[in-house]
Amino acid sequence: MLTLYDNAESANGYKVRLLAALLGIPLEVVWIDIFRGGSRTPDFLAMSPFGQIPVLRFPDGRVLPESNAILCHLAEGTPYLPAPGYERSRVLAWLFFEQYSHEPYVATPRFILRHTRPDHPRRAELPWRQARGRQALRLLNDALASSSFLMGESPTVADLSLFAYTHRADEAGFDLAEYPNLPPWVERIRALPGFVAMEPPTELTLVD
Ligand SMILES: N[C@@H](CCC(=O)N[C@@H](CS)C(=O)NCC(=O)O)C(=O)O
Repeated sequence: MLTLYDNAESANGYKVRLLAALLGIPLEVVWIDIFRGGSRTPDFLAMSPFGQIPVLRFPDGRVLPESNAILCHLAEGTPYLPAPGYERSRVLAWLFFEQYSHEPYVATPRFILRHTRPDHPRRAELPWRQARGRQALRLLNDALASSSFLMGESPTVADLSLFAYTHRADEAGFDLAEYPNLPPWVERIRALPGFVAMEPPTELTLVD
């Protein structure tokens, strides 16, 4: 069986669990305490020098880090990833957008708000990060003006990747009601057969 190294607070990990559930792929999940250095131990780094979750481990011991790479791997040959060519490249463009222009400005404010004390120096990052987050959400909102999903009328890994932190954007200080195309898109993803919700964390850890 495939093993996923993950943490319940991470929507990067959740996007992998979501795709696996939608495709009916069984996963053994190993929860890593990333807030206490669990992804930086010598053992973890020997497995994945990237030092972060999610990491997928195959039965033969090979590993694959990076949430969007894992999505592409699991989705190969399914409707969630178009065949090589222009359509696939457009999906990849959304995945790169997610990592470079969305995740640092939606996921990171969520991390700061949930895992630092109100007087933590990182709170100073919130205004500029959230300003860029609003830009990313506006772009996503505009892209969904004329189709049910990002690539048309069927969901792909582009939707799942961007759904992950967007559907929890309220925890990052955003109001999804300001982006009228986003709540119906979130609901369409929630309605997909096999959908699983993101698990609540067992505890919220504050970082120093
Ligand atoms: N680009 C990576 C980002 C992964 C990431 O940021 N992982 C965080 C949790 S969401 C993590 O493991 N943090 C612990 C650390 O950096 O020590 C991906 O998409 O998989």
